[in-house]
Amino acid sequence: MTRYESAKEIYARYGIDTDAAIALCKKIPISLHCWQGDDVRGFDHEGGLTGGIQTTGNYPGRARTPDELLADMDKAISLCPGAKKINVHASYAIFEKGEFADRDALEPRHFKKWVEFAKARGMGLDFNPTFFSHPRVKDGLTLSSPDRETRDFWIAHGRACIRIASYFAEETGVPCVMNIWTGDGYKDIPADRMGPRMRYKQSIDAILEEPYDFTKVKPCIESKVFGIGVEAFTAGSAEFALSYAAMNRNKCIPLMDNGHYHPTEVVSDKIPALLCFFDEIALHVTRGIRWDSDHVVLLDDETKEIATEIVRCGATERVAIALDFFDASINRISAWVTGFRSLQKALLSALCTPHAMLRKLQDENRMSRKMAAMEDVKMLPIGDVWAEYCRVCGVPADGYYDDIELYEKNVLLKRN
Ligand code: RNT
Ligand code: ZN
Repeated sequence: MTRYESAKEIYARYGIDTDAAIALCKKIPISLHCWQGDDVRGFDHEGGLTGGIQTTGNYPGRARTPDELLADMDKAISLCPGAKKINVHASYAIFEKGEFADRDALEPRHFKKWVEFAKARGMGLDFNPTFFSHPRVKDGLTLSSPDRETRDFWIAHGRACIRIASYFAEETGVPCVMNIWTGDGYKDIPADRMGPRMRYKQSIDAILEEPYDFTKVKPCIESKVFGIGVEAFTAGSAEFALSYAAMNRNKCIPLMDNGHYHPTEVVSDKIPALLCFFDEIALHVTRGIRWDSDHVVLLDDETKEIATEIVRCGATERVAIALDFFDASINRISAWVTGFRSLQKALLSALCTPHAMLRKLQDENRMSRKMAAMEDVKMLPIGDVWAEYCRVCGVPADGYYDDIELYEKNVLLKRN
């Protein structure tokens, strides 16, 4: 008997069909964010990242060109099991030689390479307007700026991005999640909190006036509690973003980034709350250490709990899952792969958990037995199911860093 056969038998005693879990896990797409590969720099401007988010570290081998980034993503993808989408930021427009279009004038054709890349790999694409790292960010503000011209520039950017998202959906045949996040806010105590938020609201209204098919383009509003340099106030707070999405349910969906809340709040608990009201929600899965530090996602308690809620709410088709982290202090391909695989492990483990049995114990108020059973479940041989899952998907179950190290030696280190 193989280890997987033995594990399968053990899980069957809990009423779990591990083959079915593997088959389902393979189909749950996770959106792989292009911006881990180059420290969120993008291709449409010189220099690094600005606007309330930050990468730290200077590990060698960062992708410097579209070709390098796509090659690195391919390497990462080759080591990740399961279904994928590619998450692109507007600042990653790929221009022809000598060509340039500012953010308000971006066109679908500037993202043709991304479409070709995704289509060739049978993947969908997600998209993000880029409201940061740009000279038109005025005094730290974009869509909520008191300056009309600044707002109009960024509204035009948002509308251009809707057209690009529609093109992505049309070309790939897969709906495109288009996430609106701005770092708009104030470093110190504002004298007006509602003004910026009213302007932000009206600007999003104006962006969403751009025609689109809501079954294909899914605009999201991502909230955030604070950012570097905007510690006192963010226009897109949790209440703002969630209320906007709730009041515009036929136009957009809420997006929760688990780095964007007060440290004792957990997104896992917010998922079932939102699912009571929204048909669809979106997530940015990240790992904050003490703040929204965007460390690589690991198989930690909150990642497991997020996956558990998605699975036990029966919501694998209602939650758009994306990764959002950026670590410049380690091998960037390893960062992608470890983060992606950690979330996949969490999903597989959630799919191999006897939720119906545990729920019954809760509903019958048999809490001592429920606690004991939940602890028993933690010791089930999920590693053997993971190994089988990886085998089925044609990727290594472990030891994947050897392959990355070879790529580092042969490709990444030659870039410096
Ligand atoms: C920032 C937000 C946002 C960005 C990306 C790059 O705190 O999480 O989602 O990380 O758009
Ligand atoms: Zn995010």
